[in-house]
Amino acid sequence: MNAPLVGIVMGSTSDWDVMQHAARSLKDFGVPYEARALSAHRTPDLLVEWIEKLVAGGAKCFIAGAGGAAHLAGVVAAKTTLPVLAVPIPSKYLKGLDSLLSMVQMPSGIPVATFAIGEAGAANAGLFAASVIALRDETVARKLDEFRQNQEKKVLAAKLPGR
Ligand code: RP5
Repeated sequence: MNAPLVGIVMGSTSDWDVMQHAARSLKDFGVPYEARALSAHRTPDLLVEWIEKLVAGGAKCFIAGAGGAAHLAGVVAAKTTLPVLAVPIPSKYLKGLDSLLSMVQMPSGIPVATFAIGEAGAANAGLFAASVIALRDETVARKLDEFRQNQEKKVLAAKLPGR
């Protein structure tokens, strides 16, 4: 199997329902990834070990999904200068607004690129990671172009209900 070019990490296995959309985007474009549930506060040492392993193995970016006081993406970004894409997971009481603000309000110096709350954010983080890989991979770049063309065709072919 090819070494992962993208690391997908989430704070809990309960985040997978959302984060599987990031994995799906990468799978569709043939980008090798590794997905793990590792927490910034529950398994900090394992998280750092995993980041270092992926970076040493040639990973080009990370996607981090977490909910609540979501510091996971910030911790990943603290350990690598590779791009870190953050996906706010919907939370029980604040519906992911807490996750979004925790991610998007990173203090100056350690950037994370924050996406929309939930499935759309996860899918777009996957697409964005594919764009990062496409900078140096013509096959992935071509697949991204085809994806956009197909998306356009679907919009044009769709009919308004009852018309
Ligand atoms: C965060 O706490 C995780 O990212 C998850 O979104 C949230 C709840 O985790 P569980 O209690 O479901 O394991 O760390």
